[in-house]
Amino acid sequence: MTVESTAARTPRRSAGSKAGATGTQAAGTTGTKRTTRTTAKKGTGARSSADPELVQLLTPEGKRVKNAEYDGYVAGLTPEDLRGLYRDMVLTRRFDGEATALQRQGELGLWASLLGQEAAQIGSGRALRDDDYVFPTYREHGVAWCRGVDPTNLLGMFRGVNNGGWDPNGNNFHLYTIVIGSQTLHATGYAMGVAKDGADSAVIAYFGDGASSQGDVAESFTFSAVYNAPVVFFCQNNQWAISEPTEKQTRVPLYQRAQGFGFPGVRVDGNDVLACLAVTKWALERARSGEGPTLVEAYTYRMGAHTTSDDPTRYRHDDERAAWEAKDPILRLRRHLEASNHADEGFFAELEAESEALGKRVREAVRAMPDPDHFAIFENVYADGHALVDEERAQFAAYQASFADAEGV
Ligand SMILES: Cc1ncc(C[n+]2csc(CCOP(=O)(O)OP(=O)(O)O)c2C)c(N)n1
Ligand SMILES: [Mg+2]
Repeated sequence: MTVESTAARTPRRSAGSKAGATGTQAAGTTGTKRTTRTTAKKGTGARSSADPELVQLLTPEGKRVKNAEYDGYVAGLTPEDLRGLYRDMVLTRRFDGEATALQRQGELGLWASLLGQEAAQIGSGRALRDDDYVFPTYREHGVAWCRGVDPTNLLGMFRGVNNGGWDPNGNNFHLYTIVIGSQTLHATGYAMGVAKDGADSAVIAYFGDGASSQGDVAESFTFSAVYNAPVVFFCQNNQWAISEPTEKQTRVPLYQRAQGFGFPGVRVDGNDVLACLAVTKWALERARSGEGPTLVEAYTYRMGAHTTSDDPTRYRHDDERAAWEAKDPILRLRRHLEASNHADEGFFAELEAESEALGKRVREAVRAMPDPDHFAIFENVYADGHALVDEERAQFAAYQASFADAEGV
């Protein structure tokens, strides 16, 4: 992985100094003091494992609940900001639904849907600054949206016409990573580089509940803790790793893992966009002020299949999905917007039209993607070429030629 450290923009504050407040972040919260308090409270498992603490600012009914620890991080949000978060989630879901449909129509080889995880991704994604760096898995379409990656660029790899689709340094958003958990190591190394640069940028690594069992993730926890790396580990616990439930990954709530490595862990309602925004801002603030890593466990649910190749009816019951549907992230913010008179019918109608336009744009862009040159796959394997690759290229050429013969008959 060759990612240039572009993070150095402003000098890193020394550990324990007043944590920086940007935008809605921070009112009245200080770095070290606050962290010690929250580490003790959140990290020691003061509550039993059966009753883990869940940070929630918005109930499924859309009611805003007070939270002394995190209210300050969303206190500055205007009605326009709230509508913006809603728009982000709606457009992300629309794009995701379109991609699933395109796979069903044979336009994509595969798609990994984020359905149900919009709040976790938009909340955390909107907490980031431009100079922060993101290391995603393969499902972070909402985070990509927040980073300004054009949604159509996410589809090339799933159509099989390119190996990535965007310049990671263009938006500080690394390419999708399929090898489970490996990007947490990339993020940790990058964050160690950021610290060496003396920048006050932060790094965020996304991964899943299943990935938490990978050795790579444990190693990145160890290294980031020991080197006090400015990284946020954002685990979307969507309850499933393909057909394996989270109970098969851990005996303790995942956020409590952090304690053993020596940094704080927090469980947040992953279907609550405000809570995800607030908790991620808090964790980023710790990173920026030299206080090291944080584990955020966003407790959410994968509403769809693992990918379009998966059939979840083989391993989970419909009633489980129904229970999570009642906690839908988009519906709860809509209820809140309506109850607070922060959005009118005109807003929702305009957004509906915008969603349809996005769907159309994505459809047209995918169908217009040119097929790559068939022999491009043999390029860039070795800098100076290789006899084995030459042999494979020749075999493939013969195979291709056999079709030409058949057509000529
Ligand atoms: C190292 C590695 N092992 C196995 C796989 C196959 N695999 C792909 S996705 C997946 C499950 C991942 O689950 P989780 O981390 O919970 O993420 P989610 O798909 O639920 O978002 C597995 C085992 C892989 N891609 N990489
Ligand atoms: Mg999972």
